[in-house]
Parts: sequence; structure tokens; C-alpha cells
Amino acid sequence: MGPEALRVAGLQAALESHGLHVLDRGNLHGPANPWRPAVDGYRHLDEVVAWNRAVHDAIYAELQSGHLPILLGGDHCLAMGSISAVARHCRAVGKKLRVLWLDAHADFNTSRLTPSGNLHGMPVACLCGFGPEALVHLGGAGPALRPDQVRQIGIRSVDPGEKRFVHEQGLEVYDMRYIDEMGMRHTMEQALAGLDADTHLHVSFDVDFLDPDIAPGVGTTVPGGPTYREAQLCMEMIADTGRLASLDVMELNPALDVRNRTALLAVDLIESLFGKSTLMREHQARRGGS
Ligand code: 5AB
Ligand code: MN
Ligand code: MN
Ligand code: MN
Repeated sequence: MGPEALRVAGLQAALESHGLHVLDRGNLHGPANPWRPAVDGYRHLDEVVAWNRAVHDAIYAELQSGHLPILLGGDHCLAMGSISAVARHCRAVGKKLRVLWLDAHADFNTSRLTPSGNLHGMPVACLCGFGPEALVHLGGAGPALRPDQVRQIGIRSVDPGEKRFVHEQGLEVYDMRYIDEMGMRHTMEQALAGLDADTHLHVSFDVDFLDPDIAPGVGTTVPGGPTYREAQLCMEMIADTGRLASLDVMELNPALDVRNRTALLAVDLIESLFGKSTLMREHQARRGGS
């Protein structure tokens, strides 16, 4: 239902209003949710693999055509498919890859660490090589990512074993404590440092990144997330780099939303990610403003 809610919220028209050409490829297809308990630490592994293969192939095809793919979710486990395709593309064209993971959660569990068996809590670990064979090798031989290619922002709910593993692997995490103390501007300067013309920037936006007061339409709300203005600044600073080359918008659940409010907010933020405020700044500059 997430993609449909984003369509209803006017995502395509919003991007087109900024001069972008948008192709809606429609929905991908895969197995239904069986609602079964975990087996060997994973829930619905076969279904998750099937969906991620479909996502990988779709995203890889768009990248090969020179497009900027936007994956609308859906569960955050699907970022395994999109990011493995992005990593494969970067290897093929010789680009560096930076992944910004905007989320309340680190999504760095493994089958041994997970409290739930839910694969949406494991995509970053799987992408870094810590997961079942079929998911680790979605985009070809070897893991898609090294931990040093990832920057996590907005984190405020990490399971105990997961926390140890995040430290052990040296993930760069800008948690809410860091954002409180240093501010979103400094946080984003750090997270975006070192990007250059050869860097493909992928943003994986879990909508639960946002404070639940402004974004109630997600399954796993955690209080104390970025405010509206903090989230806007985060998106605007990403836009300013000019390096955004692929995007996931994940975890939106309209069944939990209030009058599609979270979807409308997501569209607003995605507009900023594609330079809405940059355009206004240029306009101001042309008029002699600052
Ligand atoms: B989301 C939890 N850490 O592994 C787990 O929404 C929650 O994609 C994961 O960030 C939340 O089950 C996954 C408790
Ligand atoms: Mn989820
Ligand atoms: Mn997530
Ligand atoms: Mn999350």
C-alpha cells in the first residue's frame, strides 16, 4: 500500500513540477506475505529473496538506462535488492559508492542477533556480507558494501547485540544524541564529506527516521526523531551535493497513517531531496537576494 499512498500524495506531479521527467514503472510482483514464524532466525526468507531479486533486476535495468531509480516500499528489506543493484552498477562503471541510511534503526541484525527474525532489521548487515548466501550475493559474487561506505543518520533504536556488532564493524553512525548535540547541519556536513564527481550517492530513506509526531504512518515508530525542519535541512543538504543517483523510500504504511499525512510529508521531503529549495535559492540569487 505504501507506493499507492505516495502516488495518491502526488509524488510524480511534484517531481515534474521541478522539471524532472518521471516514469512510473508500476508495481513489481512477488509472493504474498505468509505471516509465518522465524525459521533458523529468518522470517519468510524465500519470499524476501524472491522480492529482492525482482527489485535488484528492476533497479539495475534503470541504472543501465542512465536513469535515477526511486524504489517505493514496502519493507526496508527491499533495500538489499536496490543497493545490491546500485553496487553492481558502480563496479561496472567504476564509480565510488556512498550510502546514506536515514532510519530510527540501524538494520544491522543477523540471524543470531535478531530479536524478531524480521529481515527488515537486517538489510545493512546482509549488504555488508553478514547474512544468508542468497541475499548476500544478490548483485553477484561478494558483498555489495563495505561498512565504511555507509553513513547512518537519525538512529535511536538499536538492539543490544546489534549495537556491539555495529561498533565491531565500524559503521559511521550519527545517532539522535549526536544530532541533538551537534545539529543537523554539522551532522550532514560530516556524513556527506568526501563526495566527489566520481561518487554515486544512494539514499535509503526509512520513513520511521522522522519523528512520529509528524510521521505516524509507519509500523515501527520510535519517539525522538528529526523534526520537520531538521528533516528538510537533511534533504536539502543532500540535494546541494548534486550527487544523488538513487533513492529508496521505505516502510510507509498508510493503514497506520492519518489522512495520508505521512505520505504527503514524504513527498514534500523528496521534493527537497531533488532540489526544491535549491531552485528557490537560485531564483532568489537571480533577483539579487542571498
Ligand atoms: B526497519 C528491530 N531492530 O530487528 C528488529 O523499520 C526492528 O526497517 C527493526 O528499520 C526495524 O526486529 C526495521 C527490533
Ligand atoms: Mn519494516
Ligand atoms: Mn529500516
Ligand atoms: Mn526503521
